[in-house]
Amino acid sequence: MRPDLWRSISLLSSTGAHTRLGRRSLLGLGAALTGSLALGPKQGNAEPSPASPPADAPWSQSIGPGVVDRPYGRPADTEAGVIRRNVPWLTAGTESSISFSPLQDLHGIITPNGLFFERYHAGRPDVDPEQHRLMIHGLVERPLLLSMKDIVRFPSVTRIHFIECPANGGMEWRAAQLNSLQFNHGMISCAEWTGVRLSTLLEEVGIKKEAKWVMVEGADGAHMNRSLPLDKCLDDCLVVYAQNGEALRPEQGYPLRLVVPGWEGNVSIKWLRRIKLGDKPWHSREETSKYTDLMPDGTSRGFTWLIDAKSVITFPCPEKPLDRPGLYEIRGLAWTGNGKVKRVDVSTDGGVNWQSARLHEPVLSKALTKFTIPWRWDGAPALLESRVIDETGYVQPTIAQLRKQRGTNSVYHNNSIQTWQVKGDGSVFDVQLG
Ligand SMILES: Nc1nc2c(c(=O)[nH]1)N[C@H]1C(S)=C(S)[C@@H](COP(=O)(O)O)O[C@H]1N2
Ligand SMILES: [Mo]
Repeated sequence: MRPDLWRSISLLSSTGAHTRLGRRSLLGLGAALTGSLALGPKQGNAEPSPASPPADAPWSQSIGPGVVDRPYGRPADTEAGVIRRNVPWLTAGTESSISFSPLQDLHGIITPNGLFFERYHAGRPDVDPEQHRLMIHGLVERPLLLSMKDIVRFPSVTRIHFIECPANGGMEWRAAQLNSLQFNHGMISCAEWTGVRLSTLLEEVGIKKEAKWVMVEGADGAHMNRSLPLDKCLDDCLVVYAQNGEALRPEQGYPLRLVVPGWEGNVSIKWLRRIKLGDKPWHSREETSKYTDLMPDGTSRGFTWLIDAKSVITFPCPEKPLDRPGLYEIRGLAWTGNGKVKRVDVSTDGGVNWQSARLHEPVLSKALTKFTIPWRWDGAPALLESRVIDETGYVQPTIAQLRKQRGTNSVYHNNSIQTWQVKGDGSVFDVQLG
């Protein structure tokens, strides 16, 4: 060890840690005898005041657990309510279901890995990365079978993108029914993904001239598969093995998933095991029976990949009401599958008057963007809304506008403006106007 380092460590132990250790055992003894702590600045039930020095709480009078007490870290015990939740009546079981991200408790544009929403069609498989292979075949010059080691060798990229299930908000096509931010909007999450461009892998196998479509398939029991146009695959699709700087979570497709930026989450195949090139789409279950929208005239829209611009106020919300009148900051998230968010407007009177919110950097393409606006609440009832405009000029619609085009038989792609009703007591409710 370097002598200067050694000196500072021994100095620390003789002047700092040892003395504090002594004080702790003394305090422990005192507490055991009297049931209260008598040492240090003023103790007792008096409310702390900014005029006097802070009283020492128990955690300031002892030494805590040391390093590697938690070799893999976790949030504070008092944050135990910040969790993914499901709606039990929504699906027959949890293996083909969804859990929602607690947007009401998140502060930035990155979803912590343990809180990323989950969507399974056949539960979460336990994939052995040693045995996992990615097959690339079909209309290619040189079919390939790649191990995880092979894939990690390729030149890599890191990008921040959201994934949103197009069923997000799908329970509210006919009426407001879930009084919750988490359950109405929590099928979206955003992470920093690291992996290989799909175009890099496709160049490696050599694309035949006739190839126009790409089938992607998962290794879960559902063998979920979707067809993607070759152009999108060459444009910005990623085959990723890392999420927010560590290996993908099993929930998100460990050891390998596809990320299709800006398109409905369903096409971002998890536990990715096969990529096949062809000259037409496959018309799989997930693009015929599911992930299509029944229109008012009885026809179905299919291949509706794009996530149109959407935004939501995350504070206040039903889970986070206001406690008393005064200065607040209205906070929210906005996103678009069509590039970047250009502007977010906020209304406190149900869409009569609008003011532009501040967009927080970074404003990234096909990623969540955070917006805020100061608001002095006078205690009167209010109707809070946010409306995003993306860089293509597209304006987020109201639910009434969306119903005019699409009717009420859809499940997917409800990107309408969310209205939160604030009552005089500060409580907040999910409502629909018009
Ligand atoms: N193999 C496989 N991939 C899948 C799914 C699945 O069930 N199996 N669910 C899809 C759906 S519908 C969505 S919305 C996203 C959700 O990604 P997440 O669970 O990482 O949030 O994964 C997609 N990829
Ligand atoms: Mo989905």
